[in-house]
Amino acid sequence: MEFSLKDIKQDFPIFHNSDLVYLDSASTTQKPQVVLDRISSMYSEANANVHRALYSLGSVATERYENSRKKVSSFIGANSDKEIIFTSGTTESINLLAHTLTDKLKPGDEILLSEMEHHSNLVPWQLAANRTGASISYIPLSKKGELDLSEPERYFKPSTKIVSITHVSNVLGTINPLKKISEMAHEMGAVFVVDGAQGAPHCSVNVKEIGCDFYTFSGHKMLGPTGIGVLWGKLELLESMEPFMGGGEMIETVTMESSTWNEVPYKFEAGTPNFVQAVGLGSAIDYINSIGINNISDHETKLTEYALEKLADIDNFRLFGSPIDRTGVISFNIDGIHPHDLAQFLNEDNIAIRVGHHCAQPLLASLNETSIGRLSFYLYNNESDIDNFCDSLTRIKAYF
Ligand code: 7TS
Repeated sequence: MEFSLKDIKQDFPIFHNSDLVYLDSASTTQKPQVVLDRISSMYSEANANVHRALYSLGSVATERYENSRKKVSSFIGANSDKEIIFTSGTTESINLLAHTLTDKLKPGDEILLSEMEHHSNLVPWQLAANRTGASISYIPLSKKGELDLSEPERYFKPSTKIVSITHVSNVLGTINPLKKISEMAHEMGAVFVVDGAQGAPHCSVNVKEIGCDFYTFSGHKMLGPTGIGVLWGKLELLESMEPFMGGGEMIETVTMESSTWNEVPYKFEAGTPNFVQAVGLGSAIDYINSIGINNISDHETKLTEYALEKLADIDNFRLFGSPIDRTGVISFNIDGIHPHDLAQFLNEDNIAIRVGHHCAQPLLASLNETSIGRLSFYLYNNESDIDNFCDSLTRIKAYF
């Protein structure tokens, strides 16, 4: 199905009567009116705590919350909506795993990450390694910015217990070969966790086809609200894990001495969940489905090709990474202009890009950089956004 770019921008109130050029969707995405309306209608029509109110309003809120879980489940091809745990975001989802999966880790065991991980898929594992005495090893990157899997036996070993890798690099845009990694992890008997923060918003995801054990992502990076994210896990693994946080709803019985746990997924949803945001995420998924995730990724591929071609003509433009399989993320520096100066000058033209270390300091260290610029696209971007960026960049270069 073809979709009209002009109409798409109209769905997002932030672009109404504005010349904003928003090129920072890897940080967070803008929200379509339908998502904003859904959030508002939750507060104005269906605001009651979920799973505990016996009155009708509570049933409406619970139904909408659980319906959203079903939408998430089918969006990523899960076996059952019981496998969907709502969290506050990718960061919380990974922290949950880094606490609950590491119970049995001991000195000598290894956690395998890669050099392109976001701090959210790195620091929680470092904390777990410190707690348990396990060690961490890293899959290095090739010159192109892809995972170097040429000598898998150096990284996938019998001592490897957990492999946690990003679906897509938030700096280089590299789409990682998850199926292959899943096979290598499982051959060693390790559990395979995917950081899908930059994957789920841009690529068609089917967790069964990937073959992973856990997949995590954030609502705000896919047109949904902040404060809501997802942890998907295989049911039998979730059932075998201890809870992460204790509190209301996650229990079956509580005595003065001890407690027993509610069934999955509620065992992992202590306290009042972010049910309004969860419903907002369900609405974002409806919106994405109405356009088609494959149409979105095709659109981003075309925009990225268009941008890379234009940027190649700009003197002193240094591109980081040239992965074959990539999403709409382009990282760069302009020799002679500090990225922070560049961002400030672009801002004067109402162009928003992110500069800095992108919460991936080990990756930047491997590039010998401390700060770089990044453009990241989503369905609402178009060629004129890229033209505006290039025109502004040319003016800024002339000034410098
Ligand atoms: N993993 C990856 C690959 C990410 O890109 C991010 C956020 C996270 C995890 C954490 O997600 P959160 O929703 O829990 O914060 N990435 C970025 C970014 O690239 N710029 O700002 C946030």
